[in-house]
Amino acid sequence: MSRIPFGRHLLAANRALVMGILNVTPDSFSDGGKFAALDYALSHAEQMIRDGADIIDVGGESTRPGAPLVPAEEELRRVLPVLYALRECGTPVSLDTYKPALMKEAVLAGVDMINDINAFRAPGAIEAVRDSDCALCIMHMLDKPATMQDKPAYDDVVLEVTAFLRERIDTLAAAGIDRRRLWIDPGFGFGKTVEHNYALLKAGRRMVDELGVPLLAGVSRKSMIGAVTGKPVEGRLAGSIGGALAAVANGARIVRVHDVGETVDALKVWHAATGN
Ligand code: 8Y7
Repeated sequence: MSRIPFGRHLLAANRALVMGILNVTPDSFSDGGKFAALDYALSHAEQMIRDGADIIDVGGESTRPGAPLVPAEEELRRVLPVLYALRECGTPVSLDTYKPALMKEAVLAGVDMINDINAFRAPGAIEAVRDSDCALCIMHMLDKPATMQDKPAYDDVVLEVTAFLRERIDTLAAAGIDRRRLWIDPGFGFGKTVEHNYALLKAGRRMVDELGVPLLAGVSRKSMIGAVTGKPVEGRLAGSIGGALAAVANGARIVRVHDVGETVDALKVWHAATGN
């Protein structure tokens, strides 16, 4: 069976893969402190692995519009113990960060992917990952998290996002990074209206064909799901599964989700029924 290189691991190439979201933001642990946050994060990771996650995506800073920015030292204190604890868990681990200092430490900790919502545009980001073999997710974001949802506008969202991703692929390749390490992501919700998000979801296959890089998609619980279902964030499970299946039908190889077990089941039925 053919396999996709992914850091220290090889991933199945005959089906879509599920990336489980692991938030390590101790906002709700002000009483229990950092050990409670670590404990909770690790049991959540274990649960997602039991549920069939192919990858765990660890994040120490919320990217919601208006969420507080976290200094690198604090983000490092949150995520590094988790990365080391998951190092030999057998499941590939990704780190969601745009900070080069975090990228360097994560590479030393043996992380399998750096998932950068800023597409390695920070000074020093490319250098931080160049001499490793971890996978790299290049995501499109218009502007920055604090202001990205203030009237996002494009002449042609698919053309513009594709052009952005092409420029980032070429820049990383010119810096000596093997293209086989790269993943693209249109960045659902990152400076996009509902219409922009669905135009990008429909265009997934076209972007993969044009750029020759596999696609990662994250729609789980996002406002684009709420916009069509009318449901608040805690009621978006079924809508999110619909979105994940649509992303896979449109060419995504990895779906980034909160609800791992449910998405794994949906994709099993999807693959059984479509033979894809
Ligand atoms: C995405 C992401 C978030 C996404 C990639 C949320 C960190 C917002 N969304 N990374 N991160 N793609 N690659 O709702 O869509 O999960 S944070």
